[in-house]
Amino acid sequence: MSTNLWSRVELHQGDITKLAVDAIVNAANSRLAGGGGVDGAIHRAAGYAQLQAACRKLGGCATGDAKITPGFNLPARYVIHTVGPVFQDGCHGEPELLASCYRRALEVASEHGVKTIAFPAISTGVYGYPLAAATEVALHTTAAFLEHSPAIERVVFVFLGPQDFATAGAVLSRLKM
Ligand code: AR6
Repeated sequence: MSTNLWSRVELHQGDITKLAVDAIVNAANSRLAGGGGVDGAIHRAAGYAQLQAACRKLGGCATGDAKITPGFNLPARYVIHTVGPVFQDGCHGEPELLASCYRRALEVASEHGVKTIAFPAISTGVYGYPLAAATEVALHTTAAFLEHSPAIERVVFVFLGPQDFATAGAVLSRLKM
C-alpha cells in the first residue's frame, strides 16, 4: 500500500459525535431502531426523535449494508448507518460481512460527495468482534477502497477508550510496514 494512501487515514481517541466531518458512521442494528453504545450516543447528539423518524423511512438495513440520513444536530452533515455482524467464532462469514460494512459505507459516502468520514469500531461492542481483528479488516478494506477513490480525502477511525486506541495504533503500524 502506498505511503500516500495511509496519509488519508487517521486514528482518533474520543467521542465520534463531536467530530466535524462530512459523515459519521453508526454501528446500528438491522431494524435501525436505535440502541445503546455508539448508536445511542449518535441518536442523542443528533436529536433522538428526528433521527428515529428518518431511520424509520429506510425500512431497515441488512447486515453488511449501509444507508444514509441527515446528521441533524450533529456537527457532521450525514450519518451513514451500517449493521455489523454479531461475532460468533470468526468462521461464520464475520470478516466478509464486516468488510462489507466499511465498503458499503464508503460507497454511500462517495455517492453523496462526502470527502471526510469517521468510523467507530463497528461490531466491537455489544456484537463482540475482537478489536484487533476488526481493526485489521477496517483498515485493509478502507485502504483498498481509497486506492480507487481519490475523492475521499480523510477517513478517521474513532476509538472511545485509550486501550482500544493503542491496540488500533499497533495494528495500523503493522499494516504500514
Ligand atoms: N464514540 C466512538 N466510539 C464509541 C462511542 C462513541 N460515542 N460509544 C461507543 N463506542 P457498539 P456494535 C464504541 O456496542 O458492537 C447498539 O445497541 C465502543 O467502545 O456501539 O456494532 C446497536 O443498536 C465499541 O468499540 O456497536 C446494535 O444493536 C464500538 O463503539 C448494537 O449495539 C462499537 O460498539 C451494535 O453493536
